[in-house]
Amino acid sequence: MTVDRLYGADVNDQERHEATLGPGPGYLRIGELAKRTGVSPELLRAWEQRYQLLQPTRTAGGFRLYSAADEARVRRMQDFVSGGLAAAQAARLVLSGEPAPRTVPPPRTILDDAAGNLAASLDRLDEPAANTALDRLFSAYTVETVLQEVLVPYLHRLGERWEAGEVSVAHEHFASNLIRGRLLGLAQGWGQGRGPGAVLACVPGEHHELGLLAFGVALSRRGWRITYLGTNSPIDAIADVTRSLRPAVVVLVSMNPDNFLDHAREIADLAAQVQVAIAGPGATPEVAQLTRTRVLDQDPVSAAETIDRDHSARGDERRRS
Ligand code: B12
Repeated sequence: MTVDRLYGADVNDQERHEATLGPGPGYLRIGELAKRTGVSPELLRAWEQRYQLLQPTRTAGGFRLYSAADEARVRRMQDFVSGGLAAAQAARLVLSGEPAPRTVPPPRTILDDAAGNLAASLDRLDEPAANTALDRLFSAYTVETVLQEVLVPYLHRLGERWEAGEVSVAHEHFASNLIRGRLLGLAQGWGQGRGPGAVLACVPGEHHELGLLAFGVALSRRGWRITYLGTNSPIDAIADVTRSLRPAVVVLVSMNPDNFLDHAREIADLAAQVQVAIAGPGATPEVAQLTRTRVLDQDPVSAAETIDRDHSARGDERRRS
């Protein structure tokens, strides 16, 4: 295809003349590149200016002309971005010629659609549709992705909508119970195995357990054995279980710092026997200091990864010394 052929009827003669003097066949104007790749001219310009993704040649009159190599870079950039990479990271990979990292998440649009279906079904109190949406999500994505990208953000948003009066208490209870049931389904058998042990509990007065359940599911998938005590657990009961099971870690959750602080002394005593981590919105650095615990200030899936990594690192250290 010649450059002349690429110009539309609205291009003036000067441009046409300059283009024909350009670097020759195969070169595209930005509008044509946009049409071929489906990326808007504005975004192409942004990728060119911010990341030097495009390296056009210029006609004598200064018009940019793009080569087949530019087009190929745009297509790789599209693949990486739709695979979930940030634009800057995608551009770096494209320019370095490296292959896509294995961990590129699935295209966001599909995940977003599935998450939208789930939210709409829960809003309609439609249990079969909500479970079907979850079945689809779990068959298409890893459990970690569904927890991290769909369920935790959904619950967070649900709380905001409830607070703003956009959803009723009935909707909130329906949705959280359905999700709880699915998390417990994923939890089946999580006490088995020979991996390190974790005791998980919500402190007294605390009834929000979904983050803790998600964390337990993520940790068990890393080979850990989970002993789940659930909501509103007395600290002395947690201490009893800890003495008999000798877990590698105890994780305590609360939405509210006061629920920790009301039992600061007992938690500090427990932390003298075993590694205790605290999590949830109530787990502040001040609470950690007073209870001599460690704050897990990540989302449940990332926190499971951190606990597992730190445990392995400690094991490596022990073996070296
Ligand atoms: C579901 C829900 C309930 C359910 C809980 C059901 C269950 N079995 O767990 C029920 C109906 C019982 C409930 C009751 C109440 N709730 Co409520 N609830 C929620 C809701 C919608 C979701 C909670 C949840 O599971 N979130 C999922 C977690 C994973 O997300 P997250 O809270 O954003 O947490 C982040 C981090 O802290 C971290 N994280 C959280 N937990 C954990 C655990 C681990 C181990 C790790 C590593 C990380 C981690 O991960 C998240 C992402 O980074 C929230 C909204 C919200 N913002 O979350 C309100 C919310 C927590 N509830 C609230 C309130 C006010 C109440 C009630 C007082 C209402 C009432 N008047 O009765 C009671 C209190 C009950 C009690 N004593 O504990 C407020 C809390 C305000 C506050 N700061 O104290 C919230 C924030 C709603 C709001 N926007 O106002 N609730």
